[in-house]
Amino acid sequence: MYKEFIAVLFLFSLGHASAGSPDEDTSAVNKAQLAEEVRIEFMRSWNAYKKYAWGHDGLRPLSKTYYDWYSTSFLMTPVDALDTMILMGFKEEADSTREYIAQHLSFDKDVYVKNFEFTIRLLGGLLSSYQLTNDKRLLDLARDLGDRLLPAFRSPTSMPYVHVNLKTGAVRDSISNPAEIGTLLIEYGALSMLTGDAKYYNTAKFALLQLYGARSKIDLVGQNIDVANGTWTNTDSHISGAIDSYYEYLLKCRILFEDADCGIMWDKSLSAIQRYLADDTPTGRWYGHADMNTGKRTATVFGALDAFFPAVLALSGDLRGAARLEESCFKMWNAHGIEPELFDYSTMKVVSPSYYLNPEIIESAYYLYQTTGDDRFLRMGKTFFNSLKSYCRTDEAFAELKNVITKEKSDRMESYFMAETLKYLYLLFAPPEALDFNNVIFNTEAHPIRRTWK
Ligand code: DMJ
Repeated sequence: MYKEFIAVLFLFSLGHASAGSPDEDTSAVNKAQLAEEVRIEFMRSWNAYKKYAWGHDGLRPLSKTYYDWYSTSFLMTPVDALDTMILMGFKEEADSTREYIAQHLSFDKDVYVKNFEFTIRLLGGLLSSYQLTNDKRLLDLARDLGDRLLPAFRSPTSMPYVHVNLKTGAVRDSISNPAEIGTLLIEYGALSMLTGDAKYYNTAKFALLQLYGARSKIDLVGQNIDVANGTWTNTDSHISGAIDSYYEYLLKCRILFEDADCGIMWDKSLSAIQRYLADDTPTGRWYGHADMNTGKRTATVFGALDAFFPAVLALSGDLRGAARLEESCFKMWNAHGIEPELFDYSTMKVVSPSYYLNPEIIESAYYLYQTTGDDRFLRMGKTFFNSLKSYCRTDEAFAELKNVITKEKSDRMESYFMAETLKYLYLLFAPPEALDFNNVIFNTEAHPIRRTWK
């Protein structure tokens, strides 16, 4: 209802003034055909994973082998990809993958893992697939993982250490960042709601409050903080990687859990972001870097990860701001036919040339299409899909790019490509029945969580 209401406001305030850029694919968008093409690309990539990397964390698409994050596999790709498979209607494949996960995934391993990555990919993936299938074994796995990750929060500040040993509960690495500390509450919160045990919610929420409490006088956070003593070790403030999804979760937890504290923290943070980080330039509206204490601009750099922000703005009701920023992101994409990791928006030059098959710009097009109904975002999506096929597609899957200018590929396909990039592309083109946008909150890894506990 909330999301529908803001769509009306958008159409009223913006009209359909968004002209196509020369790089845009302006040919008619056949949604059904594109949704089917995305499904086919998903299954092609999944089959490559099964053929060359089965049972491992991820596929190396060029050498046709696999990689694991640690000394043992945690089935990163199957767990991340499972809900996409379900949403795309690959029932048999989803059933057998779920069976494999239930029988083979074990967290009882003497391994230090990243709390953040295990939370967003594995905990989030298990919880959303549990909600979609009612397979209690997935919830049991999620609870077991949650219990093994909780020791990470035993720091002097209650903000989590970066790594935790799943068997012993030992922790290491105290220099963390807002994204890794503040992007946990959807998953831990949902785990509490689904198990009836409040400890997960309370632990992640307290860490979030501690992080927010460490903000500067002008309500900005920096890039790195020492969880052992709460000292900022890097005061660079931005909405890019290492901070990004902290902001995303403040808004989403307000909506998902009706958490008023998160609402207050989001409102305050958004004002500071708009005041100190937003940058209106001749090349468009961007969000740059500033010092967290003085608010002084330090860099005019934006990148692929920053492109999550139009989605968050759209969800907050600021459709005009969201659409403006997505137009800027689209310029970044079109500068070389596919987006770089980092880009200087004052010179329109690439700062860091890789493309890691990231989803954020597609995620934002999906939110904007859902909230505004404007075909402009469908056409953008078609452009993104065309670029992926032109530059990242391999004979059997997709590969990251070392360099968006030369289009040289690199030998990795991250699990989020199947969890997020292809899911958001599919949902952008799919009929509304594929997923009720108004009744889910996606975690930052695109795992949809529903308030089934209400
Ligand atoms: C994903 O793991 C998540 O979206 C995270 O929040 C940021 N990075 C990747 C995708 O780019």
